[in-house]
Amino acid sequence: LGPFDWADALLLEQQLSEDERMLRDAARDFAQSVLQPRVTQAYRDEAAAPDLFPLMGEAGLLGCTIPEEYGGLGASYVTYGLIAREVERVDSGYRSMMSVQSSLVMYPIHAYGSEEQRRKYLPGLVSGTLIGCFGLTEPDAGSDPAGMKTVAKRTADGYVLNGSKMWISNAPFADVFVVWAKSEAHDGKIRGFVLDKGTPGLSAPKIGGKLSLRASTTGEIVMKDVAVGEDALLPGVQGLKGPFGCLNRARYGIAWGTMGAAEFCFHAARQYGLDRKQFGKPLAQTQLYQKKLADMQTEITLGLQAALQVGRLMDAGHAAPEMISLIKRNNCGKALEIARHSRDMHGGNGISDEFHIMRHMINLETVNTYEGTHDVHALILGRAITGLQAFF
Ligand code: TGC
Ligand code: FAD
Repeated sequence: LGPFDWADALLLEQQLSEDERMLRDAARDFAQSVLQPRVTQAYRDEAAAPDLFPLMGEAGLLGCTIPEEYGGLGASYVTYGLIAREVERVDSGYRSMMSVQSSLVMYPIHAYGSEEQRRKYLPGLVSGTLIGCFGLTEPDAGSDPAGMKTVAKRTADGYVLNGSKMWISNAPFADVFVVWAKSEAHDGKIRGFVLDKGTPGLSAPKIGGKLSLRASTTGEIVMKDVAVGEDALLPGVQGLKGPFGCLNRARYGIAWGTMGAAEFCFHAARQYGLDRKQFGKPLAQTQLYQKKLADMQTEITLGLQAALQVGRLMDAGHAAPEMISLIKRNNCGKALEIARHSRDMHGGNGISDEFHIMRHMINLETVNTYEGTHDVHALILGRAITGLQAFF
């Protein structure tokens, strides 16, 4: 039998290719040298950070799965997941900025867009000179996006859009808006539109007062008689499977990302327990502390293995949406639990932003809610298990 590595209990490292390790290491260097030093102040100030996009682009973090002809790396979904893990090790909000740009903006333009749309938007989105956002959720349609009220009406030379979107990451500084609307010209079916910043009637006010994900900027999208040409329509998809196709990719990335946040909290709790003495011995030498560390290690190890397996299946074209629901739900829930335990194990220091744990914990509340809540993914799995839908 071989040795045991507490930080890589089932030898994930050995299961990665050399290319995957190389791109992961580059993402880790970027995250630790550029993102980590700024995150505490950014979180305190709820600061907008559009300047990060070109830096992320330069580091190869944006749209890594997009083919090289549009500026991407043509990398695997496993690589995409490894990048998300490194970015979210620093902050879920930074991973959010990146995964919206990659999975929710570039993916639909690449998968459903015309060649003209791909050439117009993808190179700028990959390099980060363009920033994108994705508008599905509305004030009255969150878990049930089929209930959206945004409509697109046919005009002589295109469409006019009316409606509003709520809780949209990156919206206040976005250049490119992928929005989903019911199109009267297509029997009321949901269609995707790509809108450019500055189009009359389009605005994106910031949502203030967030106590979670403060390093990422969130806004509304308000559309009042926004007139666009036929070239704004994503021609390649109609119905909810359009936005859900994007969400599959983003949810998958979140399953990896949350494990990065959980690893940070686990490693910090271990070190804190080794350093801090109470009752004459290190906290890490108590049974309760060790049990919590063992639980963290177990859940992270299993969560990463599951994410890797789904990534390999995605790269082979065999992943099912329910697999993604399973890992998104499990890994978010487990990461949140790990962050809460780590916060407790840090005692009073656990509430200080200098230790980063409470920031991760509060961020993970959002991550457990967006891209399908913990319970909505249980219902998706419940439907697959029983054949009975329990949404309504
Ligand atoms: P349902 O009847 O199940 O399906 C309608 C149509 O969609 C297809 N479909 C999928 N296609 C591909 N992938 C998936 N995962 C799919 N799920 C469903 C389905 O086959 C069907 O197609 P067709 O051709 O037969 O019409 O739809 P429903 O209305 O009953 O939906 C129920 C439910 C709960 C599954 C769904 O509405 C849901 O997932 N709700 C959660 C909403 C959500 O995830 N919103 C996310 C908003 S974006 C966001 O949060 C970004 S945060 C980003 C960040 O900052 O990182
Ligand atoms: P609701 O759907 O109202 O749910 C409230 C509660 O009811 C939840 O606990 C839910 O699990 C439960 N519930 C709902 N339906 C059922 C049911 N049938 N049975 C049992 N329980 C149920 N959206 C975008 O489109 N783009 C973005 O970029 C984006 N970014 C976001 C960023 C942040 C910071 C946040 C907080 C949200 C973001 N969202 C975005 C929106 C996010 O996807 C929604 O908040 C999420 O889908 C939940 O919708 P809701 O908030 O309307 O909650």
